[in-house]
Amino acid sequence: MKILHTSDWHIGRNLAGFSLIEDQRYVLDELKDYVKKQNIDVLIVAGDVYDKGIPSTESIRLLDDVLFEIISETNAKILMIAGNHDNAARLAFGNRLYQNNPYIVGEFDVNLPKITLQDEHGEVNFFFLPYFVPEKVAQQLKIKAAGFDEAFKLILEHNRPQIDETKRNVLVAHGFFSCFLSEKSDLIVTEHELPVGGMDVIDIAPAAFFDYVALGHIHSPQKVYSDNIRYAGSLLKYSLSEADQKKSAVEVFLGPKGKFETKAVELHPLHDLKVITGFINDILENPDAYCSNRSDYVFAKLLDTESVFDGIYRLRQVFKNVLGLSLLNNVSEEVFETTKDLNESQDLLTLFAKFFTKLTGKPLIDEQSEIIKKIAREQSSEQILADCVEV
Ligand SMILES: [Mn+2]
Repeated sequence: MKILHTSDWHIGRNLAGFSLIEDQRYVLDELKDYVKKQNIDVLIVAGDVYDKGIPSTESIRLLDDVLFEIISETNAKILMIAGNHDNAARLAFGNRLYQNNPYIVGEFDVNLPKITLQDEHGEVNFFFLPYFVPEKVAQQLKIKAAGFDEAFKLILEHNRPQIDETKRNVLVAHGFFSCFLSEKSDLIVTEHELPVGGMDVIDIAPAAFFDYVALGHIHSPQKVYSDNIRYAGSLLKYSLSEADQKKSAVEVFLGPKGKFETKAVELHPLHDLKVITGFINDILENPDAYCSNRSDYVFAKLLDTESVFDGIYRLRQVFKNVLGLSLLNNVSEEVFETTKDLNESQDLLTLFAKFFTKLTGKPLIDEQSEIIKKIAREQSSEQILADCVEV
């Protein structure tokens, strides 16, 4: 059996105000072509199908098109679960009508929904664990509320007697899974993916008895704990912190019980996402040196020490899709830290000159000193006036 494991499509996602719908259509087309050419039997979407619980009209149209095209043009079965971005009930609308293609599991059920598919080696059982919260587990098992990790263990214990381990079993799940006791637990996550206080991290090791575990939620493709447990990663780069990642799907070749292989299938975006670093004039003079595809999504980290006027507008003269820019010399907390030793009793000009040097590494030139002196004079006369009025 050939399985293509994907996740985190986030249909309807925007990037700094740019709609990614055409980018998503493009890469989902690539996915469909792959399913067709490679004769994939099962396409998994492990949650966060949509970016929002109430998806836009164009998002619904895109998913409707994609599902229809894959099902009518290929031999693949589509298996889909809800992630934390999806509204479970809305995502699973019509599931009972679809005759298991697509097969959609929206809401969490502690009796893990299961479907069985056949190949030349026999049965393959797929179990579905959409995004869940511990409260639901406690409620359904009629026990006291547990944390995420404990809840996951309870779910497995509850289902294990019904799982025939002589057959091949696949778990499809969405959540923050890691491995507590293994050195292999160094998960590649970007800052915004980190769970608050580590409360929702789940140890995946107890699920290693499944022949394959198809995970969704974390956007960087990677294995967790063992070769048969993987995050497929997101369809596209959905944040600046993902700029250096390569996006892919996982092709899983499921042989007879105990035999499997995986392979990364690289995805090629319509526009790449690049974070470039340089001085604005250098970038404008030679944009290709910074980003060779002028229609990629570009975020610029400018090294300029002086103010940059109309930076975005100027960058848009050379790059079509500028997401934004940052000035590296902007007063950061770090700079504030370094100014702690400045003595407040000093006069404004001395104080400012020191601050300026700390910030830029350069001394004030005469012209700049004059401006500061002028401001200081104006300020003190204004202060005198203000004091008079108050009296
Ligand atoms: Mn998610």
